[in-house]
Amino acid sequence: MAKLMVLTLLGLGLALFRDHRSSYLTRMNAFREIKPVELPNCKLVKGIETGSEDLEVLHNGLAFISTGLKYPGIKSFEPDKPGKILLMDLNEEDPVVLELRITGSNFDLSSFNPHGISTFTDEDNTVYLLVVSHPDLKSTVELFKFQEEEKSLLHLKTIKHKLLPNINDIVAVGPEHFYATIDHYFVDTYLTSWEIYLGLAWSYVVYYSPNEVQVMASGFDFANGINISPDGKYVYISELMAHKIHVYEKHANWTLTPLKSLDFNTLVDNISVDPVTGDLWIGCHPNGIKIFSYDAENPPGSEVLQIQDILTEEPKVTVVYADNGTVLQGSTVAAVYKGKLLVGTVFHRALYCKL
Ligand SMILES: *[C@@H]1O[C@H](CO)[C@@H](O)[C@H](O)[C@H]1NC(C)=O
Ligand SMILES: *[C@@H]1O[C@H](CO)[C@@H](O)[C@H](O)[C@H]1NC(C)=O
Ligand SMILES: *[C@@H]1O[C@H](CO)[C@@H](O)[C@H](O)[C@H]1NC(C)=O
Ligand SMILES: [Ca+2]
Ligand SMILES: [Ca+2]
Repeated sequence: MAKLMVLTLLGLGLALFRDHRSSYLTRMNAFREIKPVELPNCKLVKGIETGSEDLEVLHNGLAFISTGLKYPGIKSFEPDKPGKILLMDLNEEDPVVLELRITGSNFDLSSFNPHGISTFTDEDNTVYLLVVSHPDLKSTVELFKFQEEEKSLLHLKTIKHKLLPNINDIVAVGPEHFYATIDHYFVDTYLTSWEIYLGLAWSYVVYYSPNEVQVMASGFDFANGINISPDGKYVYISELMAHKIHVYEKHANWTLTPLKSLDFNTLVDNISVDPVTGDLWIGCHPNGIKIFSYDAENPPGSEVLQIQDILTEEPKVTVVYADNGTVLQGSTVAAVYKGKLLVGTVFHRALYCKL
């Protein structure tokens, strides 16, 4: 009898494991193959070889790019070097990148490990750059003031909070005010790998301000990119492993209520919003397995989606660019400026195209 019990339990365990394995492969979109969609006028951005995980374009065409992310489970081509913030002027015919010098006495450059970034422009046109960093794999948000003349970033402050354990992306709504996606719950990497494997969906979104810090949405299977509509009324959140983009209504008291969500056949990462049209531009991982277990012989591809009219009954989704990894591996973000498209990748190059 005891043996039967043990056998039954073992069988149940195995069945559960098999279920989880097949659901894990589905969540990773492991069987997805890429059908290339080319753009005629593209070139690789010179000077970016080791990642361009996040980027954001200011209204004047200056783009900030974060590079050199080191993250558990993600290949780094430059594991011993700190990350950097690069600047690129999209108004130029043939733009090049320039590394922004970081100043400020209390900032430890050697452990700078930039991930998501977001900007906030004040009424007096001061530009603040908020950068998620993972010094020693912890999470902080580093607040900088952009000094355009000097081509530098003045470090103002480091923000840490117990509700901000594992930040992926942020969207700034004030100089020290932002929404952040917490992509997993556990800090310990072993527990995290089980959390992600089992799909516990304990990932959440936090509103942070100096006076108030609060969880505003939860239950995500890896909340990743986050952004806001040009009128500030809607917040968009990408749920990487569930292949969804969620639209939330944002209230004056900063709470969020779910409005709708869209399904995709790809792992949705960063969201950029075109300030003019309100279209969403999304960098995607067609196949998550290839991202988390990097193989140069069978590299991850890239995919860029444009979503028009997201608030209507029939949003229009276009695959603007898709590549099998020959040109661009692991796209995480795409942003547009005056008919130009800039695509970033998690550990690889960046691509610049005329649309
Ligand atoms: C892209 O994703 C990264 C994190 O994965 C995030 O930090 C960044 O803000 C996102 N980019 C945009 C433009 O939303
Ligand atoms: C925030 O505002 C919304 C919409 O006005 C309201 O429904 C909600 O109860 C408010 N929440 C809190 C905690 O005040
Ligand atoms: C990717 O596509 C290119 C051309 O479109 C082709 O030459 C190459 O063999 C493909 N690579 C893989 C890994 O499928
Ligand atoms: Ca961002
Ligand atoms: Ca991301």
